[in-house]
Amino acid sequence: MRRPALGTSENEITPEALFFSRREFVARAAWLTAGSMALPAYAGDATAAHYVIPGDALSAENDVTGHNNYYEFSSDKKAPRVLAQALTTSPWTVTVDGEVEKPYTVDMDELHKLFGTEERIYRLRCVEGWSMVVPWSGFALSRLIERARPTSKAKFVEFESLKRSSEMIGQRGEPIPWPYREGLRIDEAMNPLAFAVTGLYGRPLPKQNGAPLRMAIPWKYGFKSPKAIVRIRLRDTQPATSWNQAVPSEYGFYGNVNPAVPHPRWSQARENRLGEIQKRPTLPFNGYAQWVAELYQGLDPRTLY
Ligand SMILES: Nc1nc2c(c(=O)[nH]1)N[C@H]1C(S)=C(S)[C@@H](COP(=O)(O)O)O[C@H]1N2
Ligand SMILES: [Mo]
Repeated sequence: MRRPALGTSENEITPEALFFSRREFVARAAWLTAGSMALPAYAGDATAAHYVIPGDALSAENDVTGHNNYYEFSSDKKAPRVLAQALTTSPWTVTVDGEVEKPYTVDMDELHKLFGTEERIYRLRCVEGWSMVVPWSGFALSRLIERARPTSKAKFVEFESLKRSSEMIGQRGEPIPWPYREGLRIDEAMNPLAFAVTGLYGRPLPKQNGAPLRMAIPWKYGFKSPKAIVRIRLRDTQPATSWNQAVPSEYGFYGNVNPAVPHPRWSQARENRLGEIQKRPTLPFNGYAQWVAELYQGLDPRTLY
């Protein structure tokens, strides 16, 4: 039995976090473990790290997989569920390179064998003002990065999503520069909360949610969690990011959730949790301050929007 990671204590795990019986979970998770030597974190007991707070219920699977932002397909929230099915997600390779000693390229089968899967329940807060609670599966981003042995020059991590306009019909227009690019500081990327996602709700990641590989960076607005990742490049300079390039007055590099800093066109003080009627107050760092606030010591949090 593995202990919950990173100071997660029992009282931070809500009853809702035990979202289906262990037997059903193991059955659903069979695809995750097939061919993998690593024991998943939840194999012995339901003690996976669940970074949710009392009052956080899981969002309905139908909302998680039916209300999406995925501009490679459409700017409409309901369209990606349909349009993203056109994407060929196998074969798929991911390259980790740049300021590293051992650049590598792996396909998704190898990735599963290398890193296995654990379960993380995270809140996701979109900069537009909606939020949800998602049971992701995957592995710590730090493991993917460490395998390439970053050099001392690796100060930032750049994520590159797929560019394939033959299947991604939203790429035929230009609301943002393609491919979708995102980035983190290396210390943000190595924080144990930064999560590489290959599944949700105990199943392989649906295409509309970013199959076969996406990020979940839970203390940042959703646009900092790129989907359909093909390349992760360690860099010595801060990478350009798509939303910042497209609308620099509205989206910065950091994108940390902060109720005190309004978007130029709306307040961020409250949020609309999918499936709920009353709005909730937005939490600093989306409720993850105790794990990540130290990353920004000495910096004014209002400049990290
Ligand atoms: N490649 C890519 N990644 C992306 C986006 C996108 O348009 N393209 N949208 C982002 C935004 S704004 C949000 S809120 C989340 C939404 O993730 P979800 O659809 O799984 O809820 O994905 C993020 N990742
Ligand atoms: Mo978003």
